[in-house]
This record gives sequence, C-alpha cells and structure tokens, in this order.
Amino acid sequence: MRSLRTGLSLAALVTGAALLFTAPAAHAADTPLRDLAAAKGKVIGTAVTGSKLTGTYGDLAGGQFSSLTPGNAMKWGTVEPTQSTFNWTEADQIVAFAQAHNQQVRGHTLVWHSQNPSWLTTGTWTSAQLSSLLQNHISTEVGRYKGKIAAWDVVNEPFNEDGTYRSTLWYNGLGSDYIANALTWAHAADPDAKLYINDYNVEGVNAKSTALYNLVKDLKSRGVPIDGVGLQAHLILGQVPATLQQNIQRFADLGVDVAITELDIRMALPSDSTKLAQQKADFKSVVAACVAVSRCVNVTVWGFTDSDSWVDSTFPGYGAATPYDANYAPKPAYYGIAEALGGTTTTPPPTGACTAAYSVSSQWNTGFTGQVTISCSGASLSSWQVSWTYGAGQQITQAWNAVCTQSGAAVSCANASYNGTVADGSSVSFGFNASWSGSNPVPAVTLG
Ligand code: 9MR
Repeated sequence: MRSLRTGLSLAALVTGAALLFTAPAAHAADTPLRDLAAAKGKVIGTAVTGSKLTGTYGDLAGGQFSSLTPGNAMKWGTVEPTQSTFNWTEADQIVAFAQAHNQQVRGHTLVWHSQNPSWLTTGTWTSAQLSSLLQNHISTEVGRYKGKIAAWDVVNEPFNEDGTYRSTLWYNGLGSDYIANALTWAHAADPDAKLYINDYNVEGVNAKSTALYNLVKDLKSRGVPIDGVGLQAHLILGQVPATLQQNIQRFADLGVDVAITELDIRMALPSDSTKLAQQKADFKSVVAACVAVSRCVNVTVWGFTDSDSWVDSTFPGYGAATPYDANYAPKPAYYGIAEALGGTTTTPPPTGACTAAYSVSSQWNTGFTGQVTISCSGASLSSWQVSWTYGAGQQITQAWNAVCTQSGAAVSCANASYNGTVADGSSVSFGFNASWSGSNPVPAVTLG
C-alpha cells in the first residue's frame, strides 16, 4: 500500500464512473398493483412489519397494496407475552395504517403451534383449561378488532405433509375439534370477518391439500363457520405446482373463498438475470391462477422487499424471494404480478446494470495508484473490458487483476483469466500504477 505523499486526503480524490446500461428509474407512472387488482375484482396484499411503515417502505406498502397482513404482530406470543398482560402496539399501528390507506387487514393468526408465549407452552393444562384459554384468546383478539379485519387466518398449519393432523399443543390437548371450536368462537366475536384455515405445501393437489379439502368439506357439512382456505405459497424458483389453478378451483367448488396468503419465491443466491426472469414467470403464473378463479379473492406476498423477508435467515444461501429488491426497486417479479393483473408495462422491466468506477487511491509527485471497480446489480458479466483515454499524458506502468495495454492516450484493460465473472450483486476490482505530471484528471471510463 502506498502512502499519500501529496497531502491530499482520500476524500479529495475524485472518482469517475461510466454506465454500461442503466435500469430505468422508479416507475412512478405505472398503475399501482392495487388498482390493477381492483379492476380484476381482486385484493393484493403484503405482510408488513409495523416499525418499518414509514418512508419508502410505507409509501410502497400503502400505495401498491390493498391489504396488509401483520407478519408477526398479531401472533399470540406478541400480543400476550405474559399471561393477561397484552401488547397491542404493533397490531394497532398496522390496523391504523391500513385504515388510513383504505386497505383491508388479514388477521394472522389465532391458533398455531408456533410463536406462542412460553407461559402457554410450558404450562400444564387440563383439556378444559386449554379450551378456555383458547376461547379467551380468540374472543379477546377478534373482539378487539371487530369490524376492522376482513379475514382471519384462524387456524394455521394444522396438517403434516401426509395429511394427518400435526401433533401440537392444540391437537394433543383438544383433539381435531379444536379447529371447529376455534372457528365458532371467532365467528361469535366478529360475525363479519371471513374465517380461514391457512397452510403451506397445499398449493397443488397432494395429500396435504386433500386433507385440507376433506376437512373443509366436513366443516361445511356440519355448519361450522368456514369461509376460506389460505394457500401460503412459500415456493422455490421454477417449482410452481402445475395443479395450482385446479386446486384453487376445487376449493372454490366446495363453496369457500381462496387466498394466496404468503407468496414468496426463493432462489439460490446470488440472483442473476436468468433467475430473475424465471421468478417473474413464476409470480405471474401464481397470480394468473388466482385471477382465473373468481373465488380466489386475495394474493398476498410475504414481505414485498428482499430487505423484509424471512427467507434469507431460514434458508441459508437462498433469498431474493420478493417482488422488490432490498433498495425498493421493482424486480422483474413485480412486473410479472402486474402483467397477470392485466397491467401493460409502459416502461420496460429493469434489465439491471453493470457499472465501472475509476478512482485514484493514492498519488505522489510523479505517480499514482488507481483502481477500477466493476459492479453488477440486476445483471451479470462473464467477461469484461474497461477502456478510457487519458487527457494529460498519464502512462500506466503496471497493472494487477487485469491485463492492460496503453497505446498513446488510449488504455484498455480486460479481465484476467480468473476474474471475468461478475455475478449479480457483486463486484470485481483491478488496480494499476501510472505516472503523471502537471495534472492528473480523472478520465471517463467505458465498460464493454
Ligand atoms: O415472517 C414470519 C417471521 O418473521 C417469523 O420469524 C416466523 C417464525 O416462524 O414466522 C414468519 O411467518 C410465518 C407465518 O406466520 C406462517 N407461515 C410461515 C411464515 C414463515 O415462517
């Protein structure tokens, strides 16, 4: 590392940048998803985190979506961390935000095996006590938000993959009728709310979705208040079940609504333009399947930005599962949703960009060390070449991590054998030493 001999601070050294191709800026002119959905008679939702509902996150959550689902704020462990001590702060905040933005709220979730308070899960309860705890919980929470919740995920994830009932606090303590009772208690507390059973891996026709189908059929025949099924749709890139629409239709034919409640489509990281294009096709086909069935009423994404997704921490090496990137730029997936909702994309979907930035990192009386960084976002490169023209007689004397040639004032640097690949979301740098005299202006660089 060379020291600075001129007394110039690093901050005073200038940086030049050249764009290979640029992504269109924000698509303010595009019709919001919520308006497209409304024109199709659908609701489009997102899970949200209450503390983030300001700034760009708030603008997008309020402007693009017609329904909000609290990602965690209404779960039992959140609202009653200590028995009889309630914390409704985040839930209230999300409901107020939704009302201010003319949005529905999907309540999530009343009866689950996960995210329960420890006082509940570690306690020893008789069946009668457990039943009464559950009834009180449902009456209290549903009652608090009576008239403000369009739909409740009353029961969450009751089944195993083979269609048997999951062994949980509720099933083990109360038998399978905990489901019918929970629905009945919720209906008593808010007769206008639509009541759902919600599960994952029930998107296609399979043993688990068939168990859900049989349960709904049985509940309907017994007069239990069940209005809909939630298909969570935590999907993997390229694996939208071929039977999705058929499955939605069979529930609709039973006489219940269907909602896609937690849609995300994860990919192995890093993302690249091929994967993002596949993800667009996948989002589009899921939304299109819902659009095709009139009783499919809502598609909700489980977080709308890659910066607010459960995927990355739960599935190491996977991510990029939502329609907006971590900087709130719409990804191709966003346009897949828009197109399935009948939107015509007036601005082309962003193709991403790779850029090259030239900087001088140290300079002394006769020479300097420079660096060029090639960065890709929403795009990738398998080889690269960066060129520029020096304006004041500078002369490259040595380069590393690139093969550089200089002819007169024209410099051209190509990747070395080992660093031609620049993956989406990553960068590659090379460096050089050069001589200068008089002045050392920063050239414009071209990446090609
Ligand atoms: O998004 C939720 C995440 O923040 C929590 O850590 C996680 C804990 O299980 O729950 C996530 O939401 C889940 C939802 O409530 C039910 N279906 C699966 C979702 C993803 O885990």
